[in-house]
Amino acid sequence: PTLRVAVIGAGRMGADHIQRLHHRISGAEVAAVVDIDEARANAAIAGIEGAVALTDAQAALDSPDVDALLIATPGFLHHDILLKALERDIPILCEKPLTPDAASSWEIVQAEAKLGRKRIQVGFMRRYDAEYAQLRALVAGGELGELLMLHHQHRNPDTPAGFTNEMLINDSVVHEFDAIRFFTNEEITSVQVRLGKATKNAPAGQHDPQHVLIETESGVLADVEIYVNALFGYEVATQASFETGIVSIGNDSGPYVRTAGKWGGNVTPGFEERFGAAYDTEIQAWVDAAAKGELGGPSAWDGYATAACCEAGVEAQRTGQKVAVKLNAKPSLYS
Ligand code: ISE
Repeated sequence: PTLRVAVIGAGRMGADHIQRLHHRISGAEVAAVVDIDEARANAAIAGIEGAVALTDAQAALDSPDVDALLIATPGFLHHDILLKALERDIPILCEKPLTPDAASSWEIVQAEAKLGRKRIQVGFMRRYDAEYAQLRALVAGGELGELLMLHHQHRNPDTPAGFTNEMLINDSVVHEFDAIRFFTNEEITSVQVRLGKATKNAPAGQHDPQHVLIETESGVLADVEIYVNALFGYEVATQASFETGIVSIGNDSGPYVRTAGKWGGNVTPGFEERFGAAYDTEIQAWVDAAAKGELGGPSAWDGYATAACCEAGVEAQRTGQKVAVKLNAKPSLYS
């Protein structure tokens, strides 16, 4: 049977997922698109036979023609929709962040734990990037000895209107918080943020770039250069230092062209291109798991743990201090 998905939010990410579900994912179809902007909802279903455009998430939740929910609204709208969708007990793919703060994410964890089965997968798509999976396997396999340090570069060409200084942590570095937890299979214990020399190309209110320093339970040190007005393109890369080797992922890929006395290639313009294959794998894995009634992938616990890291990160940004990350006890559903 085909999984009939309602996509909530037809903005940049929602629109991309709608095309993905319609053209590339097997075993699923777009049944409904919800957006408060009716014209945008209508535009998003153009050419998708059988899909309906709605302006209220409740209508999708009430519809007998909807089997699953893909939530791609801004993060502050996730909490209420998630609680209602858990009540309906249907598979949910929720874009990151799960919710904007640890307390509201914890409410989601508790609601799902009470339900007693995993219904939420969080959209940390990097886990589905082939090189991310390979680096995690290298850490787990131990062939290069222990992992000691992680160096992350996270660069965006520019930011959308309304992107605040806190969003450098909450919307951007949230991915590194999850990636570090994914690579190490450990929780993060502290976050520090250093604000140095800033570019003049950032909008007012944003200090860009920022240097984020992170520690994990076993003492792995990680740093992130988050630089969101870097102009040149979209780049996400990591270098990992092990006891007997160095591993780099996310570096430029070909084709490399040499012509007219120069060599070079292309930089991906945005996350849709950089992580397109990862998004496809992510959504296909979610659809396949939903068909079997058992969700895997990044969980509500991962959403909660990263929300706690973000909270610490925003405090660290404000105070300049190293801020400890404190987590509630992990419910058995997630162990
Ligand atoms: C955006 O929301 C994303 O999730 C992208 O992956 C990230 O690179 C960007 O900084 C965020 O704003």
